[in-house]
Amino acid sequence: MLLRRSHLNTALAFASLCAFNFPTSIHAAVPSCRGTPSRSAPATQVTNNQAIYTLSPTFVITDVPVTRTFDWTLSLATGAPDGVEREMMVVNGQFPGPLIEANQGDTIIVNVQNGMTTGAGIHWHGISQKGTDWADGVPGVSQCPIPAGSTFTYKFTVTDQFGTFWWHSHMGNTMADGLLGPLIIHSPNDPNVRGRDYESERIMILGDWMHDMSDTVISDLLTVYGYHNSTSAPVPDALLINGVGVYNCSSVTNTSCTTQSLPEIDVVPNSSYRIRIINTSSHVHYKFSIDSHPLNITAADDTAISGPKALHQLPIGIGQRYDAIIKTTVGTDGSAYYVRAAMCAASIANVPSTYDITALAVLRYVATGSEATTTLPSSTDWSDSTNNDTTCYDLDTTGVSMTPLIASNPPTTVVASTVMTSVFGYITNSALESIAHFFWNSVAWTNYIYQPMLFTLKNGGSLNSSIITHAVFSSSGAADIIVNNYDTGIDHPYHLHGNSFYLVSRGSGLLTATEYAALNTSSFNTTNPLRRDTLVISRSSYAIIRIITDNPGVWPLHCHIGWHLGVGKMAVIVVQPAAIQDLSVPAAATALCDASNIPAGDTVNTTAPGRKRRSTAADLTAHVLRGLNNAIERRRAIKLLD
Ligand SMILES: [Cu+2]
Repeated sequence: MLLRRSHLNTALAFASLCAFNFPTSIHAAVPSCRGTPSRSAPATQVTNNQAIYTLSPTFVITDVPVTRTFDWTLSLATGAPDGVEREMMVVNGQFPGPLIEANQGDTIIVNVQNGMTTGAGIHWHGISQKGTDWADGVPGVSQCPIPAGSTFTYKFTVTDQFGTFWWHSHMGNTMADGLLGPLIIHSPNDPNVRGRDYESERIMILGDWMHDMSDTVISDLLTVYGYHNSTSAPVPDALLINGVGVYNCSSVTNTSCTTQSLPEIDVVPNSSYRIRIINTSSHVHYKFSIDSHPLNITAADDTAISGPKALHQLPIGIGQRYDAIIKTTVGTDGSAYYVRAAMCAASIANVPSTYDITALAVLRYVATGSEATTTLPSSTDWSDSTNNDTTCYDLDTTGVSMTPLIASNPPTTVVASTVMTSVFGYITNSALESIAHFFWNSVAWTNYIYQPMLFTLKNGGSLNSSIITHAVFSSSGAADIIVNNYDTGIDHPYHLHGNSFYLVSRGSGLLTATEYAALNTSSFNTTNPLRRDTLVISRSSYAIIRIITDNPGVWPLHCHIGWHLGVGKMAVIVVQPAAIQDLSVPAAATALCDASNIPAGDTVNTTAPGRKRRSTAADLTAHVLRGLNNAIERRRAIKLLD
């Protein structure tokens, strides 16, 4: 892709000191320079690698498996996705991070050099990790953190899956600091065929952004005063498409700010594109649309579907992916249209009335050999767009058909079931302060990052119910998880690791075990129901998801609002504990938990993120100052009213 106009602006704004190669060979992405870790003076500037958004039309889609190796360096660096400079965590100096592209059957090796100053773990969202549970990337669940300054190698084979996935950090909510990127698995088995159903492929990464490091946000949320005087997860400072947001620099005084140009997506006229849309946010549920271009939805997460053919607005929860085919027969060379990602404000507290909820990008028609136009689009939003929903909801609840193209009926009877109820509440800390948390069945997860549950179970131990809500499915067969979103105010996206699940039922209110047992199961959808790995469950409602218990392991079930995960919103499903003891774990994975790998200041009993701490004098001072400011503002307002 040519680098020009806003691409160039973006590249300049991210002014790279290091050059990195996009992985085109099977051993790929060797960084050409490595940053010296430092919290005070990050050594590199972050780049926005435009190559990750366009999949190569010559990538060989085959069932002949190969091993693909990627070399990643995690580092702290200075970047400005929305124009405002801040410290970030990045892979190979890039935000969003590098693309992993492979075929079903391939083995993926990612050599991770942790050049940051804190521990790390990388999760491959949606990949089932059958037999490689140790590579699932969750510190405290499947591994100990990769220590600062150390290397660790993830290795897994993508056996039974293809489609659109992504990877992200699973240490605290450090994905919000920049550790995320796309993961695409092709397959000759994919019912959506390149060259027949679409000509080219694009990736669109939706996201959100804060100006503070995630550990600051979570640490503050775990005080009585919260973050910016609120114990609710924060309103994002910016909304991002393909790693770019436009922040109003006039309000920035304490750091460098450059007004960003909108990200551009070039397409040729009279063609068709498979757009792989990934919501990588920490807080924002979006509605995605492209002016005048209806979306033919062909995949939900990694499930190829026959979906709505001419959808105007696509709701997409955090962690979810959709593949949409669009035809570029609407305009001609030089035409331009807005791509819109509209934030669902209904799940976010304290959104200011002046907040611009829509992130924009430009879809620009450029005929082969033609010079691109530079003017902004004059296109308008769909006339039937609805951006002020009172709840954030999933596409399958809107009455459209979403039928998997590779049919699969779950067993109609189950060998086990569990009720998982998520709710907001408070924990009283040692200073007798009430601290906001999210709970599963009355337990907010306490993450002992140096005591991964996988290793506890592998060694024949059991999990401690007071620190993690868990269900144990010992038998093989099918099992139901009743997921209650018992939060009356907020809609949440729920993600299950290790398994795609069948969505067999949804309902409103709370469903108890007794009520579940009394349900007429003939009302369940067991005829080729939707399968996926991330589900939005609106407030005060539930879903019944059915899994096949054929993947032994300890699989997180968590809210994918990163700030909620950071304050305890995780449970785990333990599948076939006896078989977990037979799993093989590489020596290097076990060694991450050696005492020598626990950094100074931590012990084997250290919990993270956001240790439960007593609110400090600094918290109190900040709280009082904010209160004073509020009082002054209120007085001003009253005077104005007088
Ligand atoms: Cu949540």
